[in-house]
Amino acid sequence: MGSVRGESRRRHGEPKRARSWKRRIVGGALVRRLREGGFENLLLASREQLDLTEQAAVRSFFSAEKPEYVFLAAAKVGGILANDTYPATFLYDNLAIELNVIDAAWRSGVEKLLFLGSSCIYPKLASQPISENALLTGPLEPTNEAYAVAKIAGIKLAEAYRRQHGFKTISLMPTNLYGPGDNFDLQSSHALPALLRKFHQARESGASEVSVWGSGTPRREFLHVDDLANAAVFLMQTYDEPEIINVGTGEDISIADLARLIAQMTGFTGRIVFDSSKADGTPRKLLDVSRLTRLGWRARISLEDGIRQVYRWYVSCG
Ligand code: GFB
Repeated sequence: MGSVRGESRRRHGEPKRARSWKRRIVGGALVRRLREGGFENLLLASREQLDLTEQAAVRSFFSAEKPEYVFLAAAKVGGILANDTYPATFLYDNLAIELNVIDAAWRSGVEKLLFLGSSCIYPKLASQPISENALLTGPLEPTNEAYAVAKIAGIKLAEAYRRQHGFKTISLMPTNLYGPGDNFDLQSSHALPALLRKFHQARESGASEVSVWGSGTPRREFLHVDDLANAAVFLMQTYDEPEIINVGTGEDISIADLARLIAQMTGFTGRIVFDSSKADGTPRKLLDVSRLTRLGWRARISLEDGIRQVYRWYVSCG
């Protein structure tokens, strides 16, 4: 099996810090899962080794290495603020990565490619839980429209290569992910790692309050990356349909309750305040995971166990 990882160089003039945030939780979890499964012949490429936004570099890598199976886990990702602040980067980099990798994979005779999207591809006000059929049935959430459009283009690209060339591609739509190795930068990260850091630091410093972005009313579903890696290997081995497939736990929590849970786990006993100057984003994006459940797969890591495990990792990495 081969899997490819990479990230993009600076473009569009975003500040140096924006280049520094790294989130390789998916790639790391896939490598762990594949090695546990006895797959040793992994082909990995770091951003320094391979810039996936450079077409020529990607083509020569694939024609030289000729991987059999590709997990396309590389993407420019970030939380609500980063998405809203850098739409050009999120659209350009993700489109470039998808175009280059899917095309080069097909040209070099890859047996099967797995593409990872995100639940933000669905309409902002989709009925809940969100079925795969809700794709392209309504307006997107403005704060992540650029990223969502790039991911929808990736889905359509994978489908088109399957229909025109018979290239075996499958597309997984995971919900919000979290795990060890996450990005904890407070400006560019997602909610869960940001709240873990904020509450931990507040407990350490004795601060009397922690600020949570938005109203606290939005609801989110969180999937541990080890569960995602498990589902990805399962589907790479068993699923071969053009239809996209949701990957989640089927349960969600309000941001206010998540903040309270993390406050309790980190031992913070002060006040939680909500900063309404920050965007709430999509009110709710709970995935309908019945298609995946019918195939015999279920998430195993509960939110509480998962957060506890990531918090231990965060504290140990200091
Ligand atoms: O995880 P998050 O950044 O992404 O925010 P989205 C989730 C919710 O948590 C939002 C709130 O309502 C935020 O306002 N929140 C509260 C915080 N405190 C914080 C904080 O300190 N940091 C952050 N980041 N949020 C993303 C999309 O949307 O979901 C991406 O923008 C991608 O493109 C990702 O799809 C999975 O869930 O709102």
